[in-house]
Amino acid sequence: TDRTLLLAGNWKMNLDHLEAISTVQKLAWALRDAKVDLTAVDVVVLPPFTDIRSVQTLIQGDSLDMAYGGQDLSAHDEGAYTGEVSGRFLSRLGCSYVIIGHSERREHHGETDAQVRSKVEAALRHELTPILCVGEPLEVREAGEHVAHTLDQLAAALDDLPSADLGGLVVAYEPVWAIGTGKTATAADAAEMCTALREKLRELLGADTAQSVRLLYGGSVKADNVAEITEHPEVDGALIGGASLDPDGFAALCRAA
Ligand code: G2H
Repeated sequence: TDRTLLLAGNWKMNLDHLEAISTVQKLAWALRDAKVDLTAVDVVVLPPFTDIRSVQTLIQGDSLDMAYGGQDLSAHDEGAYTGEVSGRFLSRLGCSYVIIGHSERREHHGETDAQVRSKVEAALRHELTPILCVGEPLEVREAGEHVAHTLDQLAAALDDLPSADLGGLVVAYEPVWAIGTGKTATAADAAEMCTALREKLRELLGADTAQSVRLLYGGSVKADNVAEITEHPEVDGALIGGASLDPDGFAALCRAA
């Protein structure tokens, strides 16, 4: 396909701003040493908010061929929302991407489909590319309803949005049962869901826009399983948690993809 492979490191709540500087610096060296072709793959880091200014200084200052973004944003643009971070602030720091609706936010912070949708709209207002996360919990998979559940999340987030704004969209399929459980989805599971997501995107956004959306798989992706997962033509990359924290390991993963 003509979609560029995307490998996005979700640091979650790991690495302070000093650790972030050394991690990005080491990652740049490791990517070079591993001869990763950064024109053929988009490498993105998604650090905690407090790290982003440091990451910006390093990436822009050294002209590193990496993009970065936030792990969440407010649905609001500014005002009396204590503790929240506006998409405008992320944009001003040079962020290109923002994760929206990660299962950990849905689970631990009660984020609803309606809030996820408002956040997608906020991201688009501030020219941030959403990395919209969808995926089913274990009991839904065991009931055989994983495809319907995941497509419903997708539709709730995107229904009636102008498809012209969504050409760069990224959707990450992250089965909740494959996160921190030791259970890994198979490449076939990822391919099945990404195929169904693409079909639903055609319905929601039209064929042309749907074709340009990048579909990622996330959940225990490592250097030794990334190639198999991204081999399928409908899987355009991965959202990587734990394995993105070690620069040499993440570079090896980027090399293997
Ligand atoms: C799933 C994933 C990245 P990990 O949450 O978002 O994390 O690779 O550690 O399973």
